[in-house]
Amino acid sequence: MADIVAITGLEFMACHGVYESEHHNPQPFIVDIEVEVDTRSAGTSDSLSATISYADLAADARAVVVDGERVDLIETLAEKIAERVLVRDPLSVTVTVHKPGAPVQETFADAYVRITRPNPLAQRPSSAQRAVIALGGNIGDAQETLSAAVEDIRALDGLRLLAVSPFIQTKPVLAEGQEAQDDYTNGVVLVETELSPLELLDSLQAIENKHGRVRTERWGARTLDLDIIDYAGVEADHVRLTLPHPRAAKRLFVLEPWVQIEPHATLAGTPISELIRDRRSQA
Ligand code: A4P
Ligand code: MG
Repeated sequence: MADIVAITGLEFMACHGVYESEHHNPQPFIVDIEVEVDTRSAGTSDSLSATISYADLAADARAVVVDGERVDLIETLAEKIAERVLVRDPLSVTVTVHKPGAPVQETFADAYVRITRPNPLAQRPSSAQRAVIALGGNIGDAQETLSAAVEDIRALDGLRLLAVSPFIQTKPVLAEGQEAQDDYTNGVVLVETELSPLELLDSLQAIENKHGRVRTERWGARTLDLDIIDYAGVEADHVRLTLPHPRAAKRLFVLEPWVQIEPHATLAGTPISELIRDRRSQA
């Protein structure tokens, strides 16, 4: 049973409805949002970033009910709110939209729609799926760390290691103005897994942490970075996970080791051999 974060009774005045009169006369819409999350790490770290803020849920409801386009149905409002909330990566969301002033002749207490939508990135697949994981590091003995990380990945439940690339030495790719860093060691592994995309991410982050990963600066030097490059071709742009990895198509330090173990692989429909050719011609 997952934990719940919720905000209820959010009240907004808006003009949604089937009838013409409703388009001009604002009436109250009341929204309840409940997300299933695992609050344990927030509960022990006291860190807001480890959970989903109810203030963000309120902002999602406002964005749809007040700032979004006018719609006929509260079903549509609920669906749009759920869509926005799911980007925050709960396990699931339940949205209730009440319309207590709905144009109904009879006396009534409330009229509402309640929907529950699972997060597709939190769903375990019905059969094993292929995923591509990139490894990188440039602090300490990176060769040794990457080898140990491959063994940690191999030991995960619900996952089989299919192939491990050779490790290569690469020059750091840095953001503009970023301080110089040591060269990286990079590699790629192919796996087959029954874990959901978010479970795979959690497992990889636990392995990063075990190897002393600290997150101070984006693109900062690191003992170990584990990125999911592709998960069964799934496309998603969520707060915790973007698939396929948004920068992989331009990164030789990912593509070059990958092509050595899967020469005909594609990334978002493009053969990686082609991506490598494009990239090399720009270098
Ligand atoms: N996240 C979103 N999508 C993904 C995904 N597909 N896989 C989120 C993994 N994580 C994903 O990542 C930040 C957040 O991204 C995570 O909390 C996760 O929820 P991070 O690993 O904490 O930080 P980061 O690695 O600094 O950021 P990012 O954006 O992943 O960096 P990149 O793009 O991976 O670049 N040069 C060389 N030669 N070799 C390298 O390996 N690596 C980087 C890091 C820069 N330059 C490099 C190398
Ligand atoms: Mg990363």
